[in-house]
Amino acid sequence: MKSAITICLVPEAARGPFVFHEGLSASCQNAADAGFDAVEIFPPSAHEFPTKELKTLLEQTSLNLAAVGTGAGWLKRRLSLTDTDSDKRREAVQFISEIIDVAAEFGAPAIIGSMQGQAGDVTQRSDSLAFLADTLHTLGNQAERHGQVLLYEPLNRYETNLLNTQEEAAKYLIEHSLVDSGVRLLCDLFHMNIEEQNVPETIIRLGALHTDLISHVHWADSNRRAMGFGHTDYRAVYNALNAVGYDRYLAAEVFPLPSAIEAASQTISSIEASTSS
Ligand code: LER
Ligand code: MN
Repeated sequence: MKSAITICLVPEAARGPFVFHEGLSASCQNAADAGFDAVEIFPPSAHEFPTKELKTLLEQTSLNLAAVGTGAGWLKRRLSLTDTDSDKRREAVQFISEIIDVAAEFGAPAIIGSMQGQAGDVTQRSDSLAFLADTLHTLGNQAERHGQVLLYEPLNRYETNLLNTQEEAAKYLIEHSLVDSGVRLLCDLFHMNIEEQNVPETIIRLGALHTDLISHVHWADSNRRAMGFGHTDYRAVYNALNAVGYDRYLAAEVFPLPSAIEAASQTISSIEASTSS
């Protein structure tokens, strides 16, 4: 498995669960110095994505781009794939589709997290899930045309009322033929800590449902601090990922506590401790 760490380029998300917030250049340097393989970027939009600068920095630091977040569409413009207004849904699809294109230039996938939105009330949930399936099809097919996957991230109950557990989401993706359209799961261990009965067992069951379903992991502890700073049995989680053949990124999407540098080095230590156990 490979290591990645988050860089936030959105001032409105300064207090969000991202490790580096001090500009692209310093953040890439810090990531490389800490020993990461890659960075995951949270940009304001595709138009403000620093493609040229990032290409140079990645070359200089030998880092890769692991994934690109789309959550700024929700944070800054309240766009969501399940808005009941079809014009707003189209805008949301457009926003994400542009991010899929810029991420693909780096061989990286886009993430659908908060852009999935939520149903206004329980009576709207089935409509919302139908809107979600429809828009994920469009966006997944687009990612596939670039030879990429599209990462769908189940979120905990305080962030969405759509799909909170990984198995619920996996079954939904399979039933709606979304896996055939390039949509895959992002397992965020912070959300899973809230929603799953047993995280390693869930990972094993996901592996049995479909090979290659898990395509990205947010490597976060129970309190959304760097892995090892909470109470997750992270070696058991790592072993489960290993057992299902997961070989992609463990990306630290965590708070920069007690400092960004300490969160970065703790993340690397937790991955090394998992590998050697
Ligand atoms: C996004 O990756 C995520 O985990 C959400 O909680 C939005 O912050
Ligand atoms: Mn996440």
